[in-house]
Amino acid sequence: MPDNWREVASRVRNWGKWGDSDQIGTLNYITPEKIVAASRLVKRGRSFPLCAPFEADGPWSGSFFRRNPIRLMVVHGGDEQIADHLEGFGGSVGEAFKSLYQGPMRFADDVIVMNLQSGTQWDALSHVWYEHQLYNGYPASAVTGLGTTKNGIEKVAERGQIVTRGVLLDVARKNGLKHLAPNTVVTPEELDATSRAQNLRVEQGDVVLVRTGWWGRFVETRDGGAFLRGSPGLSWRCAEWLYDNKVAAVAVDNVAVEVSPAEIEDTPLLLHLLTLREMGLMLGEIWALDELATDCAQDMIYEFMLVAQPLLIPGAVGSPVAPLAIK
Ligand code: UVW
Repeated sequence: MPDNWREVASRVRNWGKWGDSDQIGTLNYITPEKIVAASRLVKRGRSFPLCAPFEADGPWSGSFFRRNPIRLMVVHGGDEQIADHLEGFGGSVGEAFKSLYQGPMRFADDVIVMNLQSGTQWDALSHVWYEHQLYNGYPASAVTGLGTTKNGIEKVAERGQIVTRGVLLDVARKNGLKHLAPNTVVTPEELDATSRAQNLRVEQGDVVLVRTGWWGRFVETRDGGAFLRGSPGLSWRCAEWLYDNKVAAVAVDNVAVEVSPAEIEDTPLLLHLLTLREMGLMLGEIWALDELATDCAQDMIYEFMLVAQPLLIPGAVGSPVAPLAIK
């Protein structure tokens, strides 16, 4: 394999293409006309959630920097007994509970503690960089302990930008497999072959979903270690394919979009560098694509309206997302 990734990096670099102050990159391909056209893909009124569960039993137990989400109840049904003991409950908390519980209403509240990256998510354009620069030439020093002042996820969320035509490339099914074998490299040629087999044309401004079957395999095995370490995924060479097709974003049902381990020694997450940093193209990870894929295989329609709004978290370098594919 030619180790010419720096040449590819300069070829696919979109810096300045949408102005020096741009912070949303290839999402600029999603125009008002594109959104209207996407809405016309809704024919049956069937909606497919593409979100994996945010739960304690996720794949992250073997990770040193991410944890499975922890969800805790703050107020719950058991607190009803407080209503019987409010006389002994002093201070403003007691007063607040007294006024809430004086009538018949009872309630529950909960809290979640999680890495923004530990479930179905978008990587923002500030998530990775190299040689001290982010997408569009912003300095990496913009990303501090307080968050990022450049290319944060809020720049996308504020604009409600991720509504467009979604297309599914079901690489696993095209190869007659439930899931690709561990460490399978999905090449640009394979993406083309899959779209040909599905009679589908990728168009400017699409979000491309690639199914490897890897999330479904985790659901069956609950083997987080295998999910994190042995992942099939896109080759770094897919950067040029995404660039040439003017794709708005790409999302995969694996942990990092790209294949693990790295194809070029000592260059991990190279596709991240080429997409997030050079192209300004966001990556969606851990998307649950199996139910949608089954439906697409039945009606042979691999295009739909996709709505995938990130949370508006100022300064965040990524966000959980609950995407919907609507047919
Ligand atoms: C890293 O692990 C750095 O990134 P991602 O979660 O996007 O794969």
